[in-house]
Amino acid sequence: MQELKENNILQPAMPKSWNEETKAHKFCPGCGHGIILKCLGEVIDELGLKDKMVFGCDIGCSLLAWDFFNVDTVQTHHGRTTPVITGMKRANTDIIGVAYMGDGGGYAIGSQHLFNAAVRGEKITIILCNNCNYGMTGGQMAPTTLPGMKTETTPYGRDVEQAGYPTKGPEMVAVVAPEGAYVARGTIANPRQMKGFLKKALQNQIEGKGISFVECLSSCPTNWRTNAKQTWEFIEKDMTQFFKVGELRTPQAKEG
Ligand SMILES: Cc1ncc(C[n+]2csc(CCOP(=O)(O)OP(=O)(O)O)c2C)c(N)n1
Ligand code: SF4
Repeated sequence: MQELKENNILQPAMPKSWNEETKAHKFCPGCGHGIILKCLGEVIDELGLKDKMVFGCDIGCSLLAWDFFNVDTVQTHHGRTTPVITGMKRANTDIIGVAYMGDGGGYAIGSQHLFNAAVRGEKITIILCNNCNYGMTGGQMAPTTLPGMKTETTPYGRDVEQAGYPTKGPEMVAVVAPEGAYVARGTIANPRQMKGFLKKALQNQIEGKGISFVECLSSCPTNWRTNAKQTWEFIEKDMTQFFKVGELRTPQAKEG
């Protein structure tokens, strides 16, 4: 969607929940974090959540979103966004709590929190950016690094005999979460669909049904060392082949 600004230059419409003063944002050119957060901003507008939401961001490039929105925001220690938002939601059930993190934050240092929040069915929304590496620290192997993928710490490609297989987070959450869960995997290559998943995840929390978890396949061209064409090919072919995009749990599907 576009709008005409006073200087007659066409500008993309910005979500009202965005903090305009902090734009253009701080992510590298071609980074997927901005696409995920723009979709989230539009959903916040459409569901009227600006004054109810507490947005938590992790350590990692997700922390660059600490001043991204005009909503109450908390920036946590690495991997601790899920328990911080869980505590806030338990203390004040009127808020809509969103925990935003990278794959390192969610599947490595914070994996115990993700697993246990899912098992307990915490009524919060967790959004995880899967870019197959530790972005902020220079591109080391993450739990989501694909077999054979080269990173700073796997210069010859991830060897599954040595480093094991990548984590499939939504599949794990979908298995352990109790009734009322909403679980999906979207991709920045299909923002319309991804935005739909984010909206359903937040609606699930508004309706108080259970945990909602959305993993978003994302890009990190800086550490992947890819040009635009290679970046999209990696997301659309390699990542999507290994990490299947779609809904894994809806409250209706499990209970019905
Ligand atoms: C307790 C702790 N351990 C390690 C670090 C160093 N560290 C900072 S960011 C980061 C990795 C972030 O990767 P990820 O969570 O995948 O997010 P991304 O930057 O890719 O979005 C690490 C290991 C830290 N800040 N705190
Ligand atoms: S290092 Fe990667 S994840 Fe971090 S801002 Fe740059 S492109 Fe995005």
